[in-house]
Amino acid sequence: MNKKILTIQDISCVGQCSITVALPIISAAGIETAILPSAVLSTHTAGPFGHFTFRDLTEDLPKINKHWNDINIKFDAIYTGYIGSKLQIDYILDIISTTLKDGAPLIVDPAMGDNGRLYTGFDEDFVSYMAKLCAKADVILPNLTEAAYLLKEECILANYDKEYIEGLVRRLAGLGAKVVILTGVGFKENELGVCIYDSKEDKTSYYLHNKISQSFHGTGDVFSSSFVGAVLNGFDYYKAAQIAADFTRQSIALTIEDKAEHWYGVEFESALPKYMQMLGK
Ligand code: PXL
Repeated sequence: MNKKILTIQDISCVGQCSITVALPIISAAGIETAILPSAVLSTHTAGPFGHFTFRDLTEDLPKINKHWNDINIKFDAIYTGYIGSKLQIDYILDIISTTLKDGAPLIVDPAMGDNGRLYTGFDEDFVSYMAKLCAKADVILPNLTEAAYLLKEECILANYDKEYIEGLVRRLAGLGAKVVILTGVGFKENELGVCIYDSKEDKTSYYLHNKISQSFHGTGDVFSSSFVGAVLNGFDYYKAAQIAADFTRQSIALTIEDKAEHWYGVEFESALPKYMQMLGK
């Protein structure tokens, strides 16, 4: 029987992020993908789009959950991304407690900032709510910026050493998550990858590769979605992070190759066959 996952994040109608990334990628991994939109935006909130509409769906969340509970809907995993409001976090905790199958993984991408700053609309109060959600997770997938905000620490984005990164992942696990996958890690200028920390074994591993100098919006969502697809296909967290990093890197390379100045996201679509191949499909 097919596995069924629920992903909770926004619909940015144009912008190649959140649900428009998660649905195709997780579906390509052969997993049925139910969605719960946290908000509907005309575009994502970053970069030169300049303006965006925002319909907050907070009040729909408990009603949708009530219906699902009435008909006994259960999920094999829940994956959360960009959340529309603080109050949603409490509703999402209810949704997790009533719809996630026993022992099934909760994977949280605390999508709320990058490059040392929070995205438009978020503040430190929101971060403390996101920390509450991270505490319940089996896996969290923060970037360096989100990690620092979650820990209320200074944001260090370059010239750090392994001691800093390994302290960071341990402190993040201290928030409550079992496994931490820290993204955007590199010790040399031309290096980029992830640090994987398993708190049960107190074990840190890295998957680093050559950095492509250009960076693109939405790569975090491509990484997290492809990670989730790999986990649901039975890959362990290290191997799933490796597949996700390779797929994300390939998506960036293809975007650059296209030369169409696709500035608002990555053209992950052309890399999907490679992703399916990596999953053995
Ligand atoms: O990719 C993260 C993301 C998701 N959703 C919205 C965003 C962003 C990043 O800016 O604005 C609406």
